[in-house]
Amino acid sequence: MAEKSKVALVTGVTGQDGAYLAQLLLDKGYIVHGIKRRSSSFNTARIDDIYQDPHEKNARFFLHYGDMTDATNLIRIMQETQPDEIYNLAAQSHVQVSFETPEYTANSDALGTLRLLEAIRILGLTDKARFYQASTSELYGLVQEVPQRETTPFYPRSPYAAAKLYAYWIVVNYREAYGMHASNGILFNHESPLRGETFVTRKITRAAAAIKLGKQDKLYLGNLDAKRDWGHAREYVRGMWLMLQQDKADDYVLATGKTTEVRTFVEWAFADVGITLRWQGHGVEETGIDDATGRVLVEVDPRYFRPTEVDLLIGDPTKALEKLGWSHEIGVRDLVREMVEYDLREMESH
Ligand code: NDP
Ligand code: GDR
Repeated sequence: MAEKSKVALVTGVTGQDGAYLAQLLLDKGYIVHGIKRRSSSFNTARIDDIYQDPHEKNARFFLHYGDMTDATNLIRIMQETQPDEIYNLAAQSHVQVSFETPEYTANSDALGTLRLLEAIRILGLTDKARFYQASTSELYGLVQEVPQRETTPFYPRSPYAAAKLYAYWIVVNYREAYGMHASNGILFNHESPLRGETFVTRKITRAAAAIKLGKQDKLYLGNLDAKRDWGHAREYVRGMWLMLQQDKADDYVLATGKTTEVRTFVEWAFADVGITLRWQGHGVEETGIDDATGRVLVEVDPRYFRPTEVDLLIGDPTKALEKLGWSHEIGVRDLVREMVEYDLREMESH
């Protein structure tokens, strides 16, 4: 007899990670329920290629309207779908925007996580459902130790990180208090061609492509000195799934173990469109100049500085390797190349 398909519920399914995770779960034979927000314009571009007409007899991918700020709706969707695995990826995920919308960020990212955990309890799914929380390297914030690992103390530096700190600990608490299979993935930055356009990597690769094609004059950036541990989103969603396949729930860092300056990322992206950049000046006066023509292509705009910054992130993924057998394969240099190639193709076709 054929085994019954597992059922997964994914919040944030329309985001970068949601799209890769939904694809992975469908490939593994899951029935996937995703929660999407009501929006006045289409917000499903990242999952359009895996969309299935719910009228089809063999459909395995279903979308439900919902919001992390609405407990009644989360309880109803969970009741209807009876998931074996819940992946909580939904969040106001932009660090800088969290300084502008701190209360909303806390509501969706911190309390939203609590609402899901409570829904599990209310519906009597505590023993059945496994829970993944999208925790983040932003929890480490002000550098306490490098590389950062599961035992490194947290020091959040933004309303986003403070909200995610609450979410992290409420997950740990529900695991200890009620025996829930609930795990935190402490994921370092991961990018892809599906990355949101206002995060620094995608902003850079899109600008390099647009400048090359004569569709943009300049790229304005904030802090060029920040260092991030950048991996590929496709590989990181596999780590999320692996965490929920373990007998015991636990918390894991996923990272590459290498760190790169924003400035270097910019140089590589421009190199990939055939432009050699040289830097001139310091601080807000720093500019990136096309070595061949002398044109200024990159400028610093203090508007993009954050009130408190996270200077250096570099993760130690040893535990994930030893316990999950997870490691990354795609390095940051190849990631830049893939994103630039994608953005060149995209822009050429529009
Ligand atoms: P995205 O910003 O691309 O996606 C966020 C998703 O959450 C989108 O589907 C968005 O919907 C949805 N969402 C936002 N607010 C709400 C809400 N109130 N109710 C319901 N849905 C909501 O993020 P990523 O895919 O990059 O990240 C996934 C998760 O992982 C996030 O929680 C993020 O904070 C966390 N994270 C990300 C890392 C990264 O480097 N990418 C690293 C560590 C953690 P819509 O499409 O309508 O905007
Ligand atoms: P981050 O990602 O804050 O690390 O959060 P982001 O790409 O926004 O910033 C990375 C670094 O680049 C600097 N920076 C700029 N950032 C943006 N967005 N725009 C700019 O113009 C710019 N110029 C310089 C930033 O100051 C920062 O130091 C991401 C999100 O996905 C979170 O949800 C996730 O939790 C963390 O990664 C891990």
